[in-house]
Amino acid sequence: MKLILGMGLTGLSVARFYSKKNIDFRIADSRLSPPMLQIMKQENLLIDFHLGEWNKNLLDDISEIIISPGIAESEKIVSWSRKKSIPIISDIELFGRYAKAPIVGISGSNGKSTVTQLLGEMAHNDGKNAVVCGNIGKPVMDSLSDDADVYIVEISSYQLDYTNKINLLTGVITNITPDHLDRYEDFNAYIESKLSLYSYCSSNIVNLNESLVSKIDLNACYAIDKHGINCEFHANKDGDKFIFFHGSQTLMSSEELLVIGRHNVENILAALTLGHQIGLSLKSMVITSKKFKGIEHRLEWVVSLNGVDFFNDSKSTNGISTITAIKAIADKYKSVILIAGGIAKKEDYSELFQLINTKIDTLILIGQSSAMFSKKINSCPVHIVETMEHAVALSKTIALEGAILLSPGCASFDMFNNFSERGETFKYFVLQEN
Ligand code: UMA
Ligand code: ADP
Repeated sequence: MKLILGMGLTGLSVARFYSKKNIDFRIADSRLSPPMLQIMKQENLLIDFHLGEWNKNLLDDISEIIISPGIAESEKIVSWSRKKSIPIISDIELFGRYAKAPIVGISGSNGKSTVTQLLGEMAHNDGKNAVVCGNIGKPVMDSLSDDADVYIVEISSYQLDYTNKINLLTGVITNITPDHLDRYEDFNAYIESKLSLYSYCSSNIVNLNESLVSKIDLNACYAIDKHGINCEFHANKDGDKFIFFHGSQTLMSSEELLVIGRHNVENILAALTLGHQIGLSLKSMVITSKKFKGIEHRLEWVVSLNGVDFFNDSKSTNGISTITAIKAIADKYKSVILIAGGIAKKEDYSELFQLINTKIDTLILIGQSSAMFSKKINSCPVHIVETMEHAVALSKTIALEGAILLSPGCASFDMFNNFSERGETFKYFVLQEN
């Protein structure tokens, strides 16, 4: 019998799959009322289940465990299973056993969802039935399809940690910067986790601007401003814009794009290089890049009110993504008000504080990290507020021009269920009449 650990999106998708295949399974969650409990009841998936603290009996008669990515290696159930030598796999590994079409894997600290979504749109516009799934929010085991031409799968480090085997046609690690350090012994352990993606790829795509991956044996690469190095795709900065190239052929300028920021130039290069590997036409990839609007909650333009532009970057849950957002916005606007804060990650925020001190006109802080962040800012006014409603209202009274940017640099769980709810709340109050 199989044991499914976790009753979230992953657990539900695996349970559905086993149920359809008539494979016996037990399912367990260490919480008393996990998120998918009601749906599992309705779908008759709770034949053998356990809620609440893990116990050793859960492992009786179990031949294999499919674990949800949110369950850490440090959980007792994991060490008991390791002691009994019961194999533990991720949903990604299980998916690899059943997927008949080629799989593209996309990992990295930031930019995974953007590259995954863009590549999916490129493939779709090129006439391919491309299935976009994985950490982006659609569990892989809900995404198996006999009609798929290609699977484009976002893979998190948590999923890689429990993956022992999978064949990926090609894959990329967009970048590696400190994140999730509460789950890893140290940054090196996190780097190892990310790099493991390449051990499953037939063809490695490498971002030459990311020094932590640049030593990998590569099959194709991309880069910004690496003159003299031959990459399949590259971009060069030319004044305020970037020019994209395929070899020596000019493809487009960043001025033709709807998304902004150097990081999105990098994301587009990643998608172009992966797309080329899976045989997409250059012409349709370029057209798709120009039409790409980005994804909700990632430096998403919300509205312009009285000459002030509002941006929702709620997906920024670490320092580096807020640094990226500030750089992109400050390149375009003279005056920027930043709304930031939440649960700070175990990372060094000093570069972010430096950038806030040089580029931000007013800082509005929300959430647990407010006191800690405010102590580090000395060159612009800082306001600490209790709610998103207050943060938005205050930003509206202060801003006369420029941009208001929500880019928290922190996790959202102190005030919201997740980053999407945080972004929706921001947009709600931005769009509400005063
Ligand atoms: N659980 C326990 N004990 C624990 C921890 C969790 O029982 O110690 C249970 C929870 O009670 C819950 C279930 O496990 O019922 C939740 O599982 P989960 O946290 O693994 O979440 P899922 O709902 O299965 O969603 C997961 C990913 N979540 C995480 O990696 C934390 C989703 O990524 C992903 O979209 C989904 O699978 C589909 O593949 C989210 C995420 O935040 C968006 N990812 C991180 C990120 O992007 O930085 C890695
Ligand atoms: P992920 O799926 O890896 O979390 P997303 O594409 O969802 O990445 O973007 C998450 C956050 O990181 C957003 O705030 C976004 O603006 C920022 N971001 C996107 N691409 C990059 C990149 N290549 N480098 C740094 N930050 C990025």
